[in-house]
Amino acid sequence: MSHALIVIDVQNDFCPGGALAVPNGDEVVPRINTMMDAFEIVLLTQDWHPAGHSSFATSHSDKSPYELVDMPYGAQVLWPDHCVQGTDGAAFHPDLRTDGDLILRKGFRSAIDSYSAFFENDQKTPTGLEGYLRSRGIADLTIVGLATDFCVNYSAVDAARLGFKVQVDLSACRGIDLDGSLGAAHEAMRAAGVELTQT
Ligand code: VGL
Ligand code: ZN
Repeated sequence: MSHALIVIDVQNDFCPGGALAVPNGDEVVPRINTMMDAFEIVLLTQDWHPAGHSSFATSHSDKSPYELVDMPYGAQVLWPDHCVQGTDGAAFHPDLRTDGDLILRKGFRSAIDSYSAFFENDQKTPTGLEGYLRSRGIADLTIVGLATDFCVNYSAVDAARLGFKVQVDLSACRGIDLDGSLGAAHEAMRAAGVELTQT
């Protein structure tokens, strides 16, 4: 069985100067580039929203970024417009190696957000990643990238729930930390059986 590296959303909008900048988000780039050499299979995800996406505060009247709204699938944080398909903000950080096996785009349906690389935020609609990993004989995953408390967390918890052996290397992740979301994410990942490491 193989071990894959999954690199979550290392895109310009999540790096300093971007629309939804994660503090020090760009620091993960050199570290991830080096890590890639140690894995037979490397996958990258790309947050990839249409303009006017329902997770954008600008798509709701009288709402500001970081407020919560009720969506048909549950509570959703509203974000500044970010990672709009085809824009420079949606592009990978220019120094990130992108010579991996697969680039998976997510969040491309207007009505539903997708933090996890496995399921959209209704926690039901699959992205197809599970089937890809299983058909390639991958049982072990190391997950890194941005943001620790949102897309890394949701991806890691879903992967563990699906039965993969999951490690998150926190030294190659950076978080947003909205109202304690970073500590809550560490707790959720640990509770799901994700191994958290600092290398
Ligand atoms: C993310 C918020 C909105 C992430 C994506 O990559 O963690 N966070 N869209
Ligand atoms: Zn997004």
